[in-house]
Amino acid sequence: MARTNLSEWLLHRQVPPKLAETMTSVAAACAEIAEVLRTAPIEGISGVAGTTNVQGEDQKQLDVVSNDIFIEHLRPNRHVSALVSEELEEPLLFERSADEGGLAIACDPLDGSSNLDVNVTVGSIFSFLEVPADDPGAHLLQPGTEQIAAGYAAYGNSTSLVLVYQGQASAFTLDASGDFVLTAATLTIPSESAEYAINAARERFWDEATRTYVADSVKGEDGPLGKRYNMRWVGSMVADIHRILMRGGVFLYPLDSETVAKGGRLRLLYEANPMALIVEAAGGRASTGPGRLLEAAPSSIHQRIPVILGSSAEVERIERLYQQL
Ligand code: AHM
Ligand code: MG
Repeated sequence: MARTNLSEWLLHRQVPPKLAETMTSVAAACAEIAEVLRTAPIEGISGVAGTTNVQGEDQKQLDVVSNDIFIEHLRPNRHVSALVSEELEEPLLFERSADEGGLAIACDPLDGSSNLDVNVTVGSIFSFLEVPADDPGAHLLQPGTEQIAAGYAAYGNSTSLVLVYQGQASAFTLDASGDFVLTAATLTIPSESAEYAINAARERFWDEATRTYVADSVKGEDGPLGKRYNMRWVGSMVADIHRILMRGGVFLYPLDSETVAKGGRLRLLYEANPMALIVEAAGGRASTGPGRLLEAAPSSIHQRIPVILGSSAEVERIERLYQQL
């Protein structure tokens, strides 16, 4: 069968040149990160950097390296006006002339970095927004429904790139020559599933809806959900969502009594929103519990949000539990 690479796909999907070139820049950044990750322990860059990011979390050297790689690929791209990153306290605004700019990227350059030292899949997550070229900084706080595209790279056994554009999510695999080859033209999440992903060690902090859903699922065939569930938790959101896109399931990082003061655990602009856009495009559902995730209005670039996403029937079950609270 003839192979389709990323540039052919961008043409075939009629992605406008500005966005297509920017998706290409992001894909190139991901390919470079994949390359760096492959030999990081040999280079001695797998450990902590000795610095903390704006969220007060210890940065790994590879968090910093990956952030630099995103900047190196996006700064020279004249269409990009702004970059929001998990690793940067403030948005990076690029000087552009009057006929340039117009796009902003929000990214988590290396998600799941606590899994780096154990050689488990990590990823990059990114969202594409349209911003006015003359004042990009004032227009970064857009709800997820406004994203013009989004995606992630999963650095696992192979490097996967998932892109969503105009309601269709596609997956690519990085080949030996550095090209992304289309390996799934349309991703679809089965509406029913019997697999959930949650950090169960946080049970004592959970709200009633989460507690009930997990307790019911553990009861198996004889419980109210009438089927036997499995639990899978990689601890890298990218890997957990990639599994759900491939075979269904539900991912939960709900608001709990410990994260409530911060608004949740995961970040809205560059973790939750891109994943929610992909999941909805694949026929799944993305929720905060009480409402649709993509409609949440951000109030700051590093805002956090509760996240429940995956197979639509499962997410709906959880939403019904929230309605009963
Ligand atoms: P990070 O962006 O600092 O890597 O944090 C995000 C990660 C997600 O990948 C994962 O789903 C979650 O945090 C795991 O959190 P924890 O295991 O601490 O509950
Ligand atoms: Mg992250």
